[in-house]
Amino acid sequence: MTRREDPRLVSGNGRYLDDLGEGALAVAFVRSPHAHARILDVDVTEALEVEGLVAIYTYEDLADDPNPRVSEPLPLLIPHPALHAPRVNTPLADGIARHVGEAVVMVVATDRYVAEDACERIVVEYEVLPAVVGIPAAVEASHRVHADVDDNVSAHLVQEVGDAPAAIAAAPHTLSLDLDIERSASMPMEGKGVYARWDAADRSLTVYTSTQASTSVRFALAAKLDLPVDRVEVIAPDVGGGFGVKIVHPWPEEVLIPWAAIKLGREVKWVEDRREHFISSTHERGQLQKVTVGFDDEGHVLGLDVEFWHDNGAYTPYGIIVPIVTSTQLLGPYKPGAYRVEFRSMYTNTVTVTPYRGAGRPQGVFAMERTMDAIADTLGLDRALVRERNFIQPEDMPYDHHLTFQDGRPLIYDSGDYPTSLEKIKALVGWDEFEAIREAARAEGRRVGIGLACYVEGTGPGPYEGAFVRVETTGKVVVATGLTTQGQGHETVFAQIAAEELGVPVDDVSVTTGDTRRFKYAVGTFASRAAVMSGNAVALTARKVRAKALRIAGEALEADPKDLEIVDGVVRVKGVPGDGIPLRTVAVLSNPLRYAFDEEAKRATQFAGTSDMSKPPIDEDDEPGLEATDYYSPIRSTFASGMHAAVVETDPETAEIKILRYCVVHDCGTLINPRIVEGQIHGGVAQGVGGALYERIVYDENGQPLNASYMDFLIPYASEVPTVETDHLETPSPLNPLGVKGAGEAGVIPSAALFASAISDAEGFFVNRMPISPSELWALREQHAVA
Ligand code: MCN
Repeated sequence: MTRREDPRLVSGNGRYLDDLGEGALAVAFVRSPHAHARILDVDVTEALEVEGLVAIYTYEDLADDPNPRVSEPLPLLIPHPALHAPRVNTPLADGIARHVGEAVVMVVATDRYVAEDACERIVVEYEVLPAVVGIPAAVEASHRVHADVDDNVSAHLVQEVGDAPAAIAAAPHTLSLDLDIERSASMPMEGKGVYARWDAADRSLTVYTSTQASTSVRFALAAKLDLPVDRVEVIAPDVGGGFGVKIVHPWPEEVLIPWAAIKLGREVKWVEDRREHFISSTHERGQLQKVTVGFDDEGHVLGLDVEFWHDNGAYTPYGIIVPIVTSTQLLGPYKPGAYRVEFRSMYTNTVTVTPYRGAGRPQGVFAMERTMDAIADTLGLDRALVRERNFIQPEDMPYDHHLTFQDGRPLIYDSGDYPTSLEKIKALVGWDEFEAIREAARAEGRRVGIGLACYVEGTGPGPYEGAFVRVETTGKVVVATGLTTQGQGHETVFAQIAAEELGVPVDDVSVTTGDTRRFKYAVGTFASRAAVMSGNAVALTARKVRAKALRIAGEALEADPKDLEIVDGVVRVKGVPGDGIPLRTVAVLSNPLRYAFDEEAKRATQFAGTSDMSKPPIDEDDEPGLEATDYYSPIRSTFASGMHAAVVETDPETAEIKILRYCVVHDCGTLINPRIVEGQIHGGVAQGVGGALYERIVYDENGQPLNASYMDFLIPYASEVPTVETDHLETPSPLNPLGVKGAGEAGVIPSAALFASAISDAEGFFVNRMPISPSELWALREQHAVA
């Protein structure tokens, strides 16, 4: 089934944040131009003269608010015992700015031009403090990001299974790798934005925000602004991409805009511009890793010891989820023997780091897959063979790593068939035939190489997700979930699931997402969880509605519900087309008031032999309406997996890197909509290509961002994104009713490792860093003296 939302979205009929709130007051921010500075004075005298200015707010104005929570730090969303020094920013900087771009002053005006003009006239006096930029500077700790965190370490965690150092010491072979993955950012087409309306008479707040978690924003705002939850509604309109950067809730602006709307009694709106997105929305990736591995003559890993340093930027609103995902998902499809991982999460005077599609997994896969290649190189073995020898086997499932997963539950893979995936990817890319191709190309003076990278991805974490399903008295079905959608095709998939469970045409089902007026309790869209969490919630809820429909229709038809089925929206005795009651009539029957004046329903029931009008058409314990709400809560995450292979050619003279082939084998359990899954993989691969070959966030040693615009930050265009050849494997998850596993992040996870593998193969030396540009490849060639 094609995506039903696309005609609307691609024909300019989407309604994004900036399409709303025409005439609302506009907000612009004065943001810190320094990476680390004390704010000594804010002089607004000149700005006050700007015509159209409405208000100027500094941290002191927040502090003067009778509600003390407004000026307090934003919430720490995911605490963890290892996060011993969490620090979260206040909505406007509280005396010290800790990265370029941190909001210092908020200006509200009649329009954005006026607001920007006023910002230019505000003079902030700063005392510039030494900045900590990059992991080595943070580790050296000559300067501190937070005065009370001496070593710049926000978190330190060690996880161990067995005695890895001893296993490595006793192993016939050992090797060590130093790996480097640079900081990047997800860059959704639509930046962030918030539009708030305050109804003074009703004392209620309505907030539109380009978020991945509208229900969470609702609860957070109620707490922060001291409002009863039932007086706050939060709506995610169409969202032009999130990729993780819109999960954190609330962002500073998500508090400030509603706060100003309440204070001013006016509609207020802020739409992030691209430079703001670069310097104040969150980033990810940045890690330095040291891997030591011990292995036998056949390439079996006997012990693996990984130490890494994660750059968490200036604050930790989202805890340390990114490095924990790295440390717990690094092992991929392999049995590592003994395993020890230790990380330190480091404060730096740069933009805060929170999950970006893949969320720590691309770094973990980089460490593990580079290690697999290095073992193969050392032993002169085929890279695929070394992987195969270390695989967890299908018969080992469920496989317990005896580690604690990021959500505090045991790290247990539920299902998967890695050997078959490997067979499929090798066949798809022509792995076994490649040596001849490489050598023939070499003979012509061309450098071509093939790479392989495998991953396992924990998807669909809890704690819960719910759905509401109602059959209207028109026979149409409405589905609502609290989950938000940023382009993943949820409108299509949830309609498919409900239609299949209820036995109605899919076109009769409409879906709403991300609107707290329609659904109150939800968690959000991240961690590839919509199919697993909301998909199953929709299925379970639709099953409840179906059971109720069969019960009511059973009474009307004087039949046992077990003997009934629903086909094309009609409840009928199994295998007996013709006689039956349309679902719309069952919906009428479920509501006594509605039944009384619905002649068609009466005829249908008289026809079915129950003409006793005094008889209530619903059971005593039934609630009126053919509708239900239900929730799905998993025991633990389900593990999707996949393998990517690519063929690249590197230019001997220019070091340009061309992608000749890109193949994917992916296993996300039962496929609900293969076309959507493939689209998700293609999108992920495009981002992965960006992350491996083009995209990086660059700061100078003073913490000044050097490429905070699309003039300098390269994202791949369609011309750089290869055609993706995809094959699927379906090992259904035994953990959930639909047997599904997540798919939304998969495409991006192995790319960095994959290109490092393929470029290494083409060049004949080991690539240990990502991203890699032609000039960096050139430098590596010189270093390895093969240019
Ligand atoms: N699906 C399916 N069958 C499966 C698994 C998934 O048909 N076995 C479908 C799902 O129903 C859904 C899509 O594939 O329509 C992705 O499913 P899922 O893996 O559940 O991921 P989510 O829907 O939870 O989306 C989140 C995920 C993440 S974490 C990021 S980041 C990301 C991504 O999705 N951000 C995106 N894909 C994105 N795509 C777009 N266009 N924009 C973003 O911001």
